[in-house]
Amino acid sequence: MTQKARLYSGMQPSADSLQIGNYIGALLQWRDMQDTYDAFFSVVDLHALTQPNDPAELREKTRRTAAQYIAAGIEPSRSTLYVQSHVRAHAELAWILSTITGFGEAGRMTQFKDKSQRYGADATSVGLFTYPVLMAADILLYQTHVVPVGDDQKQHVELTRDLAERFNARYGETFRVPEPVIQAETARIYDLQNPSAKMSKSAESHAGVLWLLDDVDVTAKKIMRAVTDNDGVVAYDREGKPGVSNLLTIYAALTGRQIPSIEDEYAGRGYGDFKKGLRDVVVAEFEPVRARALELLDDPAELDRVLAVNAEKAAAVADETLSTVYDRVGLLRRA
Ligand code: ATP
Ligand code: LTN
Repeated sequence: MTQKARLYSGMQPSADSLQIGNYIGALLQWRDMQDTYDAFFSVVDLHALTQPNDPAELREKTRRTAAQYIAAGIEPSRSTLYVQSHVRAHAELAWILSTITGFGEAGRMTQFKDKSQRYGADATSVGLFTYPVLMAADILLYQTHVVPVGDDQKQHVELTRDLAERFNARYGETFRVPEPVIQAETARIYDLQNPSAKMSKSAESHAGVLWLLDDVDVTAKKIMRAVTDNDGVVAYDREGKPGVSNLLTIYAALTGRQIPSIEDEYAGRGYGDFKKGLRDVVVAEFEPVRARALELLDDPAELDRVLAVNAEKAAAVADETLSTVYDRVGLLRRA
């Protein structure tokens, strides 16, 4: 039997519901990849602490995020689906890696630069600064081959590779150097009200965000109200017609159809018809996922049990790597 290559990815529990970009850009690909890879998917709650959170709400968002992974088709009996903070090795390896990360190197991470500029130095935590180091720990603990992420995370995977190589050079071969798998542009979804901005869980306005767990009526209304343009032609042109192009991307991603075939179907029919078609596609896709997620959330004890079993599987792998690391750097073993 040949060993499957290992895959690692994760999402922050930063909202009660995931949005359609998380679904198309991450979950659908993860679901497809779980056959080919030995996949680990985490809900990265330690990372979420870099944003202000109400403690009870963070716990709830963590469960809800896990439930949506499962509802979207990540099978916890096949993939290792767990909560990051359940495996203590993440925080421990992050500390060790932080000792070989340059201050300037971490300061060059664009996500950190953007966020710290936006919020100001006093509102920027050291945790936000070391966020990519914790992400490197997530990936390296599992001797990961591939890391599927959006292109905003590419720089963090590059840092992960640098840290792995640096550690290996300094202390001997310890970590596998992972490869990023960058999400295709065809899987990138924009805000329905502001199609030049990526749709995001933490968007200020929710008017252009399609939530997986919203009532279908709300989702339908948001699609019917999506920003388009005045020429009435259903055609893909990312620069000239960002709104319509975004809707076409969603349509194609959920149906598996090619964009030209959708353009043909709606030729000469105007945006109203096209939006109704898309509404039906999205609602049909979301309905079972939402129902399954809510059903899972109805029995939190069972969900917690599944997460605990998976955390144990993850910890077995992570602890082995961490213990090698402790030896390599010269920490004295407890007798
Ligand atoms: P936040 O606003 O909290 O940063 P987000 O919704 O932007 O959240 P992330 O948690 O950063 O999403 O990303 C989780 C996964 O979802 C990543 O793999 C990311 O590439 C993917 N993703 C997020 N938003 C989109 C989008 N608009 N289109 C495609 N993929 C997306
Ligand atoms: N930073 C990522 C989430 C994340 C992740 C990871 C992704 C944390 N640890 C490890 C892949 C591998 C994000 O914001 N999307």
